[in-house]
Amino acid sequence: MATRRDFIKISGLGLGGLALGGNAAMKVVANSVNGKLYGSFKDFMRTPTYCEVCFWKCAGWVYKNKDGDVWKVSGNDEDMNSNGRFCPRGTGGVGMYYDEDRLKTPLIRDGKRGEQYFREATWDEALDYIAEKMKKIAGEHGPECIGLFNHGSGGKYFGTLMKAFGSPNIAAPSYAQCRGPREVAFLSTFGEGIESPEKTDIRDTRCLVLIGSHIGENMHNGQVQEMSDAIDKGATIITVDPRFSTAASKSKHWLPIKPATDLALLLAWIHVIIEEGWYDKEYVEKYTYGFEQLKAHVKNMTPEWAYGITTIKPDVIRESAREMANAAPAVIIHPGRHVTWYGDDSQRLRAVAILNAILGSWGRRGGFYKPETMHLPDYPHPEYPKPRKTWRDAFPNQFPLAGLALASGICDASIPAPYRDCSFKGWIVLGTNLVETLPNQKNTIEAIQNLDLLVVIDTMPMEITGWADVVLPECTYFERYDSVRTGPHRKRQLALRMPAVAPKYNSKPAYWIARELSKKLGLEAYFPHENLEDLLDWQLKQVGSSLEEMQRIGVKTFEREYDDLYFANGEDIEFLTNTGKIELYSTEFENAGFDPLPKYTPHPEPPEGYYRLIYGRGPAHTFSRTANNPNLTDIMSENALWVNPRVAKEWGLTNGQPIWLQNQDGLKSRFSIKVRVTERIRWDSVYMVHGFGHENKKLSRAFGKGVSDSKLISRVHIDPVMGGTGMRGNFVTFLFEEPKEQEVQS
Ligand SMILES: Nc1nc2c(c(=O)[nH]1)N[C@H]1C(S)=C(S)[C@@H](COP(=O)(O)OP(=O)(O)OC[C@H]3O[C@@H](n4cnc5c(=O)[nH]c(N)nc54)[C@H](O)[C@@H]3O)O[C@H]1N2
Ligand SMILES: Nc1nc2c(c(=O)[nH]1)N[C@H]1C(S)=C(S)[C@@H](COP(=O)(O)OP(=O)(O)OC[C@H]3O[C@@H](n4cnc5c(=O)[nH]c(N)nc54)[C@H](O)[C@@H]3O)O[C@H]1N2
Ligand code: SF4
Ligand SMILES: [Mo]
Repeated sequence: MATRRDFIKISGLGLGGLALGGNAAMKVVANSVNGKLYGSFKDFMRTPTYCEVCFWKCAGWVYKNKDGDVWKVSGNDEDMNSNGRFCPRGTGGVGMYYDEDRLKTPLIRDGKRGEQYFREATWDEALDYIAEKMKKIAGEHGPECIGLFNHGSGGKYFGTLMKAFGSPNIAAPSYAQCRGPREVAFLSTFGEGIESPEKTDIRDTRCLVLIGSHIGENMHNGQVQEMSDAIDKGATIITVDPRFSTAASKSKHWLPIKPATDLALLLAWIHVIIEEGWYDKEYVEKYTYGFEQLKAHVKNMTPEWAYGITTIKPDVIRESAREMANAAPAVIIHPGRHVTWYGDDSQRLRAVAILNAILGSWGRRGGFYKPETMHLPDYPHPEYPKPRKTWRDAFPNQFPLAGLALASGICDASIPAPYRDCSFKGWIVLGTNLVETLPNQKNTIEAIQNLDLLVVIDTMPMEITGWADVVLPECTYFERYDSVRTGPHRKRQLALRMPAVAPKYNSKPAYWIARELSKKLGLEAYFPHENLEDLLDWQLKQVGSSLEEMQRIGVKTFEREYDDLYFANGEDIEFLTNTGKIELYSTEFENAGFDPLPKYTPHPEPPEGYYRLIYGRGPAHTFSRTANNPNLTDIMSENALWVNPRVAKEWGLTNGQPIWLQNQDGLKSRFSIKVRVTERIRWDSVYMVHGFGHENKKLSRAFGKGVSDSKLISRVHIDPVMGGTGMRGNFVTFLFEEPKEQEVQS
């Protein structure tokens, strides 16, 4: 039987990352911690942190050698997100600190946008420049015309600054480019979203169904560990993926679905489970609303019907449905995470939610549990001014169920249009490489060209910094405090990040930057603490801890407030939906003008000679942020293009051959990518790992390595329910000659 070690080996990681989580080094220094308060990090041999290489936020320790240099980082045994083991990316996080290509000092543009001419500036100069421009924009258009894009811990303090300034327009790409549709779908069905870390009880599941979710390459730590534990305990894994993913290789059933047809498969599964009477009758009766409508809706959606759409054979559909039913309620149809695929994603995720509901897995052991979160109070601050408009005003009657601001929406609303009285004039961008992150680069760049101010706060020279008016270097997470991590998880936990070392170069923490800027804007009343330490200490003391304690232990666990990890037998429950029930039939969707029960609609297919461009994660990298990391480029330095042997033969492609790509709109890749001929991908698609093909020459290791999927995603299918940007409706063909420079400029 497969073991955790096998699983980790197969995910292509090697054991290095996890082995470092072992405790030998930790024991040596465990007793030598000096718990002096404030600014005393020089004296610590190990300091607590939580990882910023991805958003799983594993808590760990940064170790220094006797010269006080950062030596390694590894997991904190108390931490529920990592169970004391970092993934290879997290272990490689040391490379983010040591990367000699880091941004070193504030920069102000000296030339046209997009050309890399900057002059070095002092912090004072750079912040004066920004404050002046912000005031000008607020005076001419209103403070609401400045938007914040954030995907990093320091974004919190810029959020405070924005609200104090009068703008509610704060967006993260983790919503409309990532998990927004699943949150909307589960909220409408169960009255609760999925959150992060996901509330999937994988540890105790008997059947895990992964639809595109490629856990094992998607290295979200605790989730990978729980999946390998479940496999060790004999759980059945069913993977639906046009590609033989790492997860597929661990599965009893691999369903190599025709891309873009998953909704038909889901409806057929619901059909089978209802028609065979395999659903949880008591649960459905007691907790759900709309079962009869659902039953009538899927009446004709037979496996034979779905076969014609998905290419998955009817007996495989029946057999896999039976596996789920046999395991129920300890079954998880995983909601996935990056779910903005084809534009009907909220509806696909509704079908996922419905399938879980009729199998009775929500609120049950081995299904979905109820997490708890620690709540740290906000320090009292003056009231925020009331904004007169929000990003929503740019989209009247559109995306009614969007629960958070849309990064793509603010971007679109920065391009002036005759039907809008005002567009966004300023962007503050922290920890998100928008050029590579938002689909349709031409659109993003047009939006940027229309701005009066673009400020980028980053650690590295990236595509987005190349377009900035002002670049502000943040120090890395090894060099700063950030807000305390608070959960959610099975129990409540706090995790502290503190500086292990002083900031290198002329870089500063986001808190300091936001506070200094607040002074120049006359808003320092919203930042009453000179140091983040003081604020954290105050917050921690409100819940019975302190900064001093957290500096010593890093992670503190609190027992649950309520004994409701799972539903009790026969318990009466009021769900936070319109009907108080789990809504199989969604009144919220209906009221907003959408199908209350999900319907399959076909999506465009690749034209002749083109292949669907699908993309995903590689175990050793996070998006575009790690492509230059010296430790991680050692493991993987460029991406490859997975091509089916049948296609390779037709085109005469061989393993390792470099080629260029062109999409359906004539966009060409700037760099080449090496072909990987493999049976592990369907013939109608090609696959690459996202995050490569960097165009910023200042990235000495990543520049020109591999191809950027983002550059080839020009067609975007927008989810009418919540504004998610479906990115998998793009098709590519192969080019054998390098495109000319003018054909590939951004
Ligand atoms: N084509 C395509 N687009 C995608 C995706 C895809 O797979 N393909 N995935 C989507 C998904 S799921 C998501 S969640 C988003 C992710 O979107 P992003 O978070 O924008 O992803 P990254 O490309 O890693 O960009 C992160 C930026 O933060 C900077 N950074 C790293 N650490 C710090 C720090 O400590 N402080 C500061 N200030 N900056 C820091 C990095 O240098 C980099 O410029 O992208 C979405 N967009
Ligand atoms: N190593 C690593 N791990 C990460 C991240 C990272 O950057 N690096 N990022 C994290 C983040 S923010 C996110 S959102 C997640 C994303 O990871 P997940 O949510 O797990 O996966 P997706 O990116 O949605 O999908 C990728 C998979 O979908 C398959 N696929 C493509 N088209 C279709 C289709 O039409 N149908 C089906 N069924 N499958 C299809 C692809 O072959 C691929 O295996 O990963 C997280 N984990
Ligand atoms: S999963 Fe890996 S990269 Fe993400 S936070 Fe945890 S250790 Fe860091
Ligand atoms: Mo994501």
